[in-house]
Parts: sequence; C-alpha cells; structure tokens
Amino acid sequence: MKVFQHVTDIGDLRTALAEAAEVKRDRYQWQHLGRNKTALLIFFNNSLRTRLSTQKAAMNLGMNVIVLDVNQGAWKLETERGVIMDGDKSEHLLEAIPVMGSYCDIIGVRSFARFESRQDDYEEKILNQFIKYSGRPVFFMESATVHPLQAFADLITIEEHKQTTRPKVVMTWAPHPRALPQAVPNSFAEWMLAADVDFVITHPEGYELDSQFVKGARVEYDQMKAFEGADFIYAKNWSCPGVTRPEDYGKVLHDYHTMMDWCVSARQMAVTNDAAFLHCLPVRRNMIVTDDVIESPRSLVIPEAANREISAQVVLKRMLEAL
Ligand code: AN0
Ligand code: CP
Repeated sequence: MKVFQHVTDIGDLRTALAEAAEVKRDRYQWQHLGRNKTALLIFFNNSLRTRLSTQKAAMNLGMNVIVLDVNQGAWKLETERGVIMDGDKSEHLLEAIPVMGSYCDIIGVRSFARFESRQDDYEEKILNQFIKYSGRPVFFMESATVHPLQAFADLITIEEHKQTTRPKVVMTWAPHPRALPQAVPNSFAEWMLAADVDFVITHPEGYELDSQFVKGARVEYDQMKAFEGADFIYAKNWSCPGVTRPEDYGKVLHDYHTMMDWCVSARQMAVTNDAAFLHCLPVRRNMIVTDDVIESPRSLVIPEAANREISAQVVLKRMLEAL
C-alpha cells in the first residue's frame, strides 16, 4: 500500500478485518518488519488518539517513530506556489516535504480542512503534495476530507460487537458550538457503504455530505425515525459541506441552542434496538451526547478508541510489507 486515504486502498474488507483480528491476538509478532524503519508522523492540528495510537502501532511493529508538531517549533510553512515570501512564513512546503521524506520510510500526515476554499479542501491540496513530493508511502491521519484510520477502527468495533449479521448503523449529526470538518462523517459513510451493514444518515437540512462519500446512502431527516431499530448509533457534528449552497461551506448553519434536541439522549436511544453508542472522540458532553448515554454500558467509545491502535497497525504493516 502506497497511499491510505480511501476504503478502496485497504482492499477486501473481510480480509482487512481478519488481519485486524490477527493483530489483536498478538500485536508483537511482526517486530522484524519494522526493524531499522522509521515512521514520521506530522501534525498540523491537535491530536490525542491519533498521535498515541499510531505511535504505539509503529512501535508494536518494531519501527522507530518521529513525531513533528508543525505549529510547535518548526518553521511556519507557506503552502501556495508563486507567493513572495516576505511575511511570517520562513519555509515552503515544497522544500519541507522532500526534506521530511529523506528522514523516514513512511509518512503519516494530519492536516484538517482550513475552510478557506471548498475546492482546495476537497482537492486535498496539502496531502496530495505529500504524496507527490515526499517519495514515501503516505497515510492520512485526518485530512481535509477523510479520516480513514478512524473509520477502519469504527468498522473493527462494529464487527466485534454486532449481534446480527447485517446490523443497522445510524450516523447522526449532533450540535456543536464550533465549525468542525466533514472528514470523520465522510470516511465513516464511505466505509459503511462498503461494509455489510444497513446504513442510514440523519442530519438537519443543509448538512448534506458530498456525494463522492455518501452516494447510495439513505438519508432520513427525522432523527427519531432514523433511530428506530438501530443497532449502532454513531454521533458526530460536522459543519456545512456546501453541497447545495457552496457559500455556506464550513459554516455552522443554526445557533446551536436551537438544535439541542439533536443531542443524543435516552429519549432517542429508547427507540433503538438497545443500540451501542459510538463516537470518534474528543466529544463535548451534553452537546453531542448526554452523560448518561456516554457512560451507559452500551457506550463503546473507549474500545473504539483502543481499536485505533489496531487499524493503524494493519495500515503500517501493509505499508512495511510493500516497501
Ligand atoms: C476533529 C473533527 O471533528 O474532525 C477531530 C475528530 C477526530 N474534532 C475537533 O476538532 C474537536
Ligand atoms: N479520534 C481522533 O482522531 O482523535 P484525536 O483527534 O485525538 O487524534
């Protein structure tokens, strides 16, 4: 694997899930694979889970790991070509990327949507430059439009906890005070549509996700109706994807105080099939989900986060095998 971005990059999902289960049985059996190999993890944005789980996964494989927080101690980077660099940015991404590539064997990059231009975000302008100029395999640790390590961990968690062969999985929008990216819901939708589940998305009007990720998905605007009989509830906030009104891209469309009935509580969980609760974390309690739902025995948020180590290890293992 040279790039890990879309569900198609991991190939057959049954095989990937079997490999994840094998990793989980004994995660230290491939230490020889990573010997004298270096993973470089580059963060343009904050992280707790991605940073720790990916570092741990690389160490499980015997790799050396270097982590760089671009905004803490590195030079401020210019990303546009043609700019006269007389401002606060001391270095251009076009030099920084091949330099970073020269110190490692595999690169992971986190670079969120900037919400300055829908086109730049949806063209993956930053990550594509890493693919083009680093000379290394690149895995996405949440880019402008996707978070595949999260979606893979979510799928592993659903596979481990499902009680029917084809569970009903409902992804619901929930309120949040600040504009959040669409990467998590985009990838979750992409992965669920490729998996063997009955997938439904529910959100207020105006939050329609880009068709490249949700093509063929059922959208139900009535949240209570969507929750009926669900086996898994996947909550997430996202800002306006700008599909119907490009000028609204990256905006919070309504004052969140008026949207609080979308916060996942016992009221909605009551109409599900005793559904398990999932969220990628970090989560704002009593905005996205109530204390009692996230603390309930049906909440899987901690095992879901733990599976980030497993999804990252499968991806790194595949990349090491292909070096
Ligand atoms: C980020 C997001 O919504 O994309 C990261 C989630 C994994 N969340 C925040 O910025 C709070
Ligand atoms: N879920 C997730 O990616 O968490 P972090 O932002 O803490 O890495």
